[in-house]
Amino acid sequence: MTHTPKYLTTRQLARMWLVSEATIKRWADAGHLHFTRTVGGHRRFSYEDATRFQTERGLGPTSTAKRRAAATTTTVKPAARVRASVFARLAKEFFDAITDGREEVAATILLNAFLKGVEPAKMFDEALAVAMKRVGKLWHEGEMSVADEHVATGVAVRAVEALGSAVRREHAEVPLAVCCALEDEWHSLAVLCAQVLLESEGWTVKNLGPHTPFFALSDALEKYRPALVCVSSSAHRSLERSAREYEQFRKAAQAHGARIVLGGEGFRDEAIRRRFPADLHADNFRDLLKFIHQQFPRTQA
Ligand code: B12
Repeated sequence: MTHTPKYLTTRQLARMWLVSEATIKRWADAGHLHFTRTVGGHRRFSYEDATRFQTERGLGPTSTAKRRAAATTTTVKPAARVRASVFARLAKEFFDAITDGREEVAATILLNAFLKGVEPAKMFDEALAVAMKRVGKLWHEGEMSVADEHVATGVAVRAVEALGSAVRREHAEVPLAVCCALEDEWHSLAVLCAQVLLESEGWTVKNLGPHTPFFALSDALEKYRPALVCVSSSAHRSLERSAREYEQFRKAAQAHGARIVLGGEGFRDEAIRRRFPADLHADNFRDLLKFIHQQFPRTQA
C-alpha cells in the first residue's frame, strides 16, 4: 500500500527549490511560508502550503526545471526513459489511492508531483488519465463494480480540486476561459483538469461543468467575454444536432474573438473534426498547454 507522508521537511524543500535550508527557515520565520513544529521543534510544511508558496513565488515546475538544468553540470540524462518510469509509478500510486478511497493520499500524490516539477498537463495526461483508463477497463470487464468506480472517480475529482486550490494564481488582470463538457456528457474530470491547468498558468476559469448545451455556452460568451473556450466530449449522443448547434456557437465565438479548443474521444475522429472546426483539436492537455503558450504568450509568468 502507498504511504505518502503528510508533511515536508526544511531539507526536502531546500532540495526541491535549490535554495539553502537557511533560506527556507527565513521564509518560514518571516511568515511567508506557513509551517508547524514537531514535538522536537523542527519545522514541518504541508504540501498545500508548500505548493501555494511555490506557485506564488514563481518557483513552479518550469522555473524549477530550468534552475535544476542550470545547476547541473553533468550532461543530459536519458530523460525519456526516466520520465516514463516516473509517470508509470505516479499513475500506479494514484490508481491505488483512488481505488482505496484515500482522498488525502491521492491529493498529496498530485501536490507532491507538482512540487517536484511535474507540470499539471503532463500529470493529467500521463498519470491521472492512465489511472482512470485502468479504472474504466476494470469496470468494462466487470472486475470493478459501478459503486467502486464512482468512489474512485469522486476521489480523483477531489484530488484535482485540491491541486487546483494550491496552484491557482491570483492576478489583477488575467485572461478568462470558459470550460465545459457537452450536453448529455457526464464525464467531468477532463473539464476540471483543463480548468486547473489553465489556472496554474494564470488564467481565470469559469467551469460550466458537465451537460452544458451549446446555447448555454453562447450565453456564457456574452456574459464573460472569454478569450478561450474549452469543450470536452467522450461521445456524441446526437451528432447531427450537436454539429448544427455547434455551428451557431462557433459563429458567436468568432464574433467575440474567442478561440475554441475541443478535446476528448468525441472529437478524436478526423471526420468529426472536419464537422466541428476549431482553433485546436487537442489530443491531450499538453496540446492545450502548447496552444496557450503560443497564442497567449503574455499570460506566461
Ligand atoms: C469516470 C468515468 C465515468 C463516470 C464519470 C463521472 C465524472 N464525474 O466524471 C460515470 C460513471 C458518470 C461514467 C458514465 C458513463 N461512461 Co464513463 N468512464 C469513466 C472513465 C472510467 C474515466 C473518464 C475520465 O474521467 N478520464 C480522465 C480524463 C482526464 O481523461 P480522458 O477522458 O481519457 O481524456 C484525455 C483526452 O481525451 C483529453 N481530453 C479529454 N477532454 C478534453 C478536453 C480538453 C479541453 C482537452 C485539452 C483535452 C481533453 O485529455 C485527457 C488526458 O490525456 C472512462 C474510462 C476511460 N477509458 O477513459 C469511462 C468511459 C469514458 N465511459 C464510457 C461509457 C461508455 C460511459 C457510459 C455510457 C456508461 C453507461 N452505460 O452509462 C456513461 C456515459 C454518461 C454520459 N452520458 O456522459 C466509455 C466511453 C466509450 C465511448 N467513447 O463511447 C469509457 C471509455 C469506458 C469504457 N472503457 O468503455 N463514466
